[in-house]
Amino acid sequence: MTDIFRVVAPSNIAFLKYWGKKDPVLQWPANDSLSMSLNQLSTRTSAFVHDADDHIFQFQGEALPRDHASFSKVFKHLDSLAGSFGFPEKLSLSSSNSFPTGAGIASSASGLAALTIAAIACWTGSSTFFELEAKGFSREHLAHLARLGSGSAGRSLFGGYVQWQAGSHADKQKILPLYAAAHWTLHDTVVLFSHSEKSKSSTAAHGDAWSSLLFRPRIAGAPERMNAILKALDERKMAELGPLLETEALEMHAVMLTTRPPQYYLTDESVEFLAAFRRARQEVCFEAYFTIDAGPNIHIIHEASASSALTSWLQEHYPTLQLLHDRVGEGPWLERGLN
Ligand code: 2P0
Repeated sequence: MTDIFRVVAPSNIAFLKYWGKKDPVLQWPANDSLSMSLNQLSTRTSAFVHDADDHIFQFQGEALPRDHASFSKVFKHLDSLAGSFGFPEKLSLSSSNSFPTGAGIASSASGLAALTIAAIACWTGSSTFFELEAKGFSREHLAHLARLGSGSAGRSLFGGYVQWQAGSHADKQKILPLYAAAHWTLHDTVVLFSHSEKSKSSTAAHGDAWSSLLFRPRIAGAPERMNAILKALDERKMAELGPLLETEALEMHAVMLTTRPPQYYLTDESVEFLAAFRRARQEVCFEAYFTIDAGPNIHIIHEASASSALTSWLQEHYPTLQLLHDRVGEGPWLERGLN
């Protein structure tokens, strides 16, 4: 029997997006970002120490090689963590997502967050976050380690509403839980337009952001938008938050569309959906607003009071599209058991 460390880490949906880096090696983002950690959309990862020459990583039951196109980040991250702290043991890890991978739901966020927690808990023999902290791995420390694996993963170390501050230097970055989930129960209804892998990974596309003429003005305007989002969040005002979410998502996609080479994450179908959705908001009178990540799927953010009218409209007009219903969540979870 060996000890096994099981982790569930949430995906997160950014209200103010992380897009573009000042330094890709130090994972220093071009601007502050803010996200809501989700509840159901998550990655479940377990880890135990095994006596072998290399780590084993299984995803949805399949053992993946080190050079796997979509998962090379996993081995790179494990090597980097083991090297930084001198952990000699090789790990056997098993991971699965509760949602389709590579379709614009941040699988690298929940995936690298779960991987970081599971690996460090396993190497240090920690059963709880409290024990991890006592061994020098506070939640914020883990968030920064996860960020090195994938930027958005740092925000998945906390529940509720989380801010990643870029700071004046790469080593002045901060990842902070601003409000617990109970502050405001926002929902995220995800409209799935694609289950397939993205054409270009976010990591590769971040580097192109600087080639868009719209990027520098976007970065310059980000602090003002952050303040407005923080105010709306603080006051729990959907009518103020919603338009900011939509402008922010469209602006990020405007940057993506104007880089060299341009990135078309949205499909014709999802663009048409946005226009129909905005019309319906007026005509059907539901208070719900969209945001979009680096993919074609549309996240609709709303309070519980809008759920029924929104879902009825979606089911009537888009009966064939798959919906995922989620809401703000409490953050990652860790337990120790026997294998
Ligand atoms: C975000 N995204 O803030 C934004 C919005 C996608 C669109 O963070 O290179 O996969 O691993 O740091 O974290 C996706 O970027 O990039 C992302 P890396 P990551 O959620």
